[in-house]
Amino acid sequence: MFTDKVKIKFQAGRGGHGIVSWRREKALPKGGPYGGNGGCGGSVTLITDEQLASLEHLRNRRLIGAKNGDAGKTANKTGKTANDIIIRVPVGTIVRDSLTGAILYRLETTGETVCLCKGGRGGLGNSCFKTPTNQAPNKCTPGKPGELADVEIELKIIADIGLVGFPSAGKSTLISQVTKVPFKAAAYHFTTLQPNVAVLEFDDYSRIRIADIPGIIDGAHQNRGLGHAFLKHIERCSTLVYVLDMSMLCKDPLNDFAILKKELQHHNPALLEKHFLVALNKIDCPESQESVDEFFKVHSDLKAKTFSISSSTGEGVGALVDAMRALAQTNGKCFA
Ligand SMILES: Nc1nc2c(ncn2[C@@H]2O[C@H](COP(=O)(O)OP(=O)(O)OP(=O)(O)O)[C@@H](O)[C@H]2O)c(=O)[nH]1
Ligand SMILES: [Mg+2]
Repeated sequence: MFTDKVKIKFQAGRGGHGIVSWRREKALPKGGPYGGNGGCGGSVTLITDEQLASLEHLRNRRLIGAKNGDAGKTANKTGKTANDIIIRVPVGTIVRDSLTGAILYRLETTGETVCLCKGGRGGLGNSCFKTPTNQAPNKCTPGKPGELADVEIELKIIADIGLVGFPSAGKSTLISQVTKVPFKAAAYHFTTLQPNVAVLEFDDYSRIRIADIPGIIDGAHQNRGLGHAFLKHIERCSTLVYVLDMSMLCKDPLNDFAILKKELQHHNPALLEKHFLVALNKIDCPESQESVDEFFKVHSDLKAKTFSISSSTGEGVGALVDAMRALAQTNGKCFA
């Protein structure tokens, strides 16, 4: 299951209480106030991690709480401060207030941190209240409560490039060929049931993220096939690559392209305004040349954006990757 939204309560730890204590030693029977302050409670911090691609690790978590600070100790010792809790989230995450729905944070670069709720400060021990006129204060203060955050964490951007296509168009084979990460690809529809995200790193160490999105079929916007959920993931990619199967003699790749665009438009017209490329896949199959010629005849305006490739043999994939890189790194680059 691909988890892209979670609702969690975060509770920072309470500060430890200050204490009242007196210094009592053999030579100092009235040594004065000796009570230390309480330690601070642990805070809860979010940090973005580009290795993560979903919120799966936070699924089924309802409450995450940091520990309380320890109470102060005698001999003016401050209680131990509790450790902070650091929660890793993917880049492209937004944090909303659960009640109002208002966006609190947008985390868009790797290594970004936000403190969701701050731990309470420790209370003061009686040594803090010693004054020239009151040398023996019998007073201490309790630790402050930690902040509480009731939030919804949602993954808004999953990749720079999203592969969009009918089932069995060869999307998983393409992402595996490009990133050398072996995703499951098979000769039956809906092999991929959740988005796979892989990172493609270049010689200059720049990276782009590519998402293999489960197949879309005619009527997906009405929830047919794997439906809405996966159209939603397309919104979360900055650039799209339509992958069309050129080998299917019984089907019509031109029509497939039209259906894909129609489904995207029905779901959200803004999707068609995203930058895109077209990959005419499976050109290693002998019957595909005819479909490729036909495609170029009809879509001569898309020539510069269209690449004939074979995901299986790797033919033409280099040029497609160069175009993906150029597009992703100049338009809406999300992942540093
Ligand atoms: N001949 C040939 N076969 C290919 C090519 N690319 C993919 N295939 C085959 O097409 C079938 C489907 O490939 P997948 O990569 O699983 O397709 P998909 O688009 O990920 O499909 P879903 O996950 O079901 O949406 C597999 O049997 C692949 O081996 C190609 O370039 N040439
Ligand atoms: Mg697949």
